[in-house]
Amino acid sequence: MKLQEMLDQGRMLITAWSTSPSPEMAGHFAGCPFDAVTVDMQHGAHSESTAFASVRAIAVAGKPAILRIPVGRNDLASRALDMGFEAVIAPMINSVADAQAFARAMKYPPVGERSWGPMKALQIHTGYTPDSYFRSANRQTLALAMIETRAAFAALDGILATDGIDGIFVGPSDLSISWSNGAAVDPKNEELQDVIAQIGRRAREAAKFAAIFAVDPADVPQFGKMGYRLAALNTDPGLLQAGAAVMLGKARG
Ligand code: 3PY
Ligand code: MG
Repeated sequence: MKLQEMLDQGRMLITAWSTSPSPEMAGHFAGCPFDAVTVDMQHGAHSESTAFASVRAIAVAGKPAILRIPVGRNDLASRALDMGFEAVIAPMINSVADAQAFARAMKYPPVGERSWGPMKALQIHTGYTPDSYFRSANRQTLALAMIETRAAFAALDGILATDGIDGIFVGPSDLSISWSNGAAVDPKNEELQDVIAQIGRRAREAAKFAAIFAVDPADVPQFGKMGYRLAALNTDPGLLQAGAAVMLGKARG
């Protein structure tokens, strides 16, 4: 099932977050009961070649692949879709102009200016003809704009109203830095919880998806109640450490 169809069902989806530049590890993630796997090229160590090879490894397990591009790399956003990613997360979308530039790269005309060439995507997503891919791509490939600064929050309604932006993705760590004017990085900052709730509500009112990075898995149900439909569950090193702590705890009694 496509990520867009899963999101339309309205349940809270959980994506793994791959930072280690290993398609094999991304494939292992896809074999776990996550709903999707996100490959991170902003803060993760993935290169274009490991990211693009990860799509196939993730697809083999029947899961949708999502890519986070580095800041401003809208050229990579179009390429990611050509390679078979179903959604792209763009960090630091701080204005309507940023959102419009991202949407232009993500959508075929008349919404945007995406150029034709989804040969790899057609190999991976075998149910399409070139024509049916073209007709469905603007709906089925998702542009998620990261809201992670005060400027982005101030421009939120304009970003949500931008044609071609399918949803927003909250980065609570950067948002906490911006909110405190650089005083601290504290994604669980109490003051921020109301802002995060507001973003979820305003996204829902604008009929756009809301997604968020969850540093703490225990926060995910609360995010669901705030209207979020996709949460990223920490990162691969975080997961490894948590798993190791559980297993070593049991082994050492
Ligand atoms: C943030 O919290 O700022 C993020 O970008 C999450 O990856
Ligand atoms: Mg961030």
